[in-house]
Amino acid sequence: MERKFITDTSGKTITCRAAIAWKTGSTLAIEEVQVDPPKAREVRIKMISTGICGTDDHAVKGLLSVNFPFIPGHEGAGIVESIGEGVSSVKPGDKVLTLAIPQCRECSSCLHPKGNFCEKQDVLPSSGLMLDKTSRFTCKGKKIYHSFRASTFTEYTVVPEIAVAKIDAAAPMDKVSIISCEVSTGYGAAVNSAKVTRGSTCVVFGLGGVGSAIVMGCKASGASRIIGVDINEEKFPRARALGVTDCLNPRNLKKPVQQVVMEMTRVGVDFAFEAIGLSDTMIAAWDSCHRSYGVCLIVGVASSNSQLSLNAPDIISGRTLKGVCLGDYKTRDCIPQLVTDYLQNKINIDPLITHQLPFDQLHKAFELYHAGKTIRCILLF
Ligand code: PAD
Ligand code: ZN
Repeated sequence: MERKFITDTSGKTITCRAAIAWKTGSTLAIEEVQVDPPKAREVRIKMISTGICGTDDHAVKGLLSVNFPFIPGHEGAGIVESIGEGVSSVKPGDKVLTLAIPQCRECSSCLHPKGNFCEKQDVLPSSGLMLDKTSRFTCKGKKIYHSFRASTFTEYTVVPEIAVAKIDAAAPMDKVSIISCEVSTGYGAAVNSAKVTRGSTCVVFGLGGVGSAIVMGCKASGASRIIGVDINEEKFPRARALGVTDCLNPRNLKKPVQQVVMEMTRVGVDFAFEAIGLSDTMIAAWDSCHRSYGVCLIVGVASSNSQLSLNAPDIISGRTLKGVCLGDYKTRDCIPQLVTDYLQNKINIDPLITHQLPFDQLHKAFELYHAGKTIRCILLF
């Protein structure tokens, strides 16, 4: 008989530590917070690990539309502590990942065979509230906002059931958090969104966490040439180990990087990926593509209100411009399979994890991230 996992915190408010972004650009503060019990169709999770994603950094800096003060983090792995009424897909004790894009299975995106940008998402823009428009976090008597249906820089979080995926009980929880975003986003952009073809030529702008996962996906798909672009040359040795064949630092080039890519490939690449989040590099990726059949995938999240300006007549030549969120995966259906694939040695996420630090060393983790030293740093609770 299955052993019931009942916690003595069930139904009670939990006081624990969490990192709060009090105002735009301020350093995160580790505070004592109160986490309310989950309401109907919500899940309270005891976090085990969380990755630090570029999107969290954008949010803390105020580059995205978010409400302050909030608890950042969305790349989380944890164990269900308790569930609200009506929750049927997970139970206390289950190992789960948090999902920045939920899957409600009812909206126009979820019901479409290709859609994954669920209408219940809370990224573009982020209200920081649960589906009932309230928050479960309080600190010093003040309401604290959630982020991206997740908030993982906390010992306990509450998320809607539609933003939780149950994963294999054998999953190593100190690592698999990055599958909830970095791996699904990057690897998925290459193998699922672009469907990179054998023998093709690719260029990846940005060789951070997501860009590295894109490189892994291009390599796994049999791309014969993968050009990596980054302004931080410290990223090059690891990128080469993952499959990048040529590294370019735009700051050391005499010509625009897209012109160099064009000359290197003669006709332009089959697949270009942008994993930085800047309009200039998005245009460089677009201009690196083959005019007729090249596909440009935008993975980087640009700052709110930024615009992209393309040469209009050129568009008819046939190139495709495609945005990608979480690798186009229907998140609850597909992301648990990536965990199983990792356990079965079909994908290897280990090279993407360069640092693991205890949660209370969050500031050191952000220093390493800002210094460009990390691919992914995972915080452990
Ligand atoms: P990261 O900070 O680990 O990587 C960014 C990389 O870009 C670093 O290696 C930088 O050195 C490099 N870089 C910065 N500026 C330039 C430049 N001008 N030219 C060339 N290289 C540059 O972040 P990440 O990999 O976690 O995230 C990358 C982007 O992807 C970021 O915009 C994030 O918000 C986005 C993202 N999108 C999704 C999605 O579903 N679409 C999911 C997760 C992250
Ligand atoms: Zn939906």
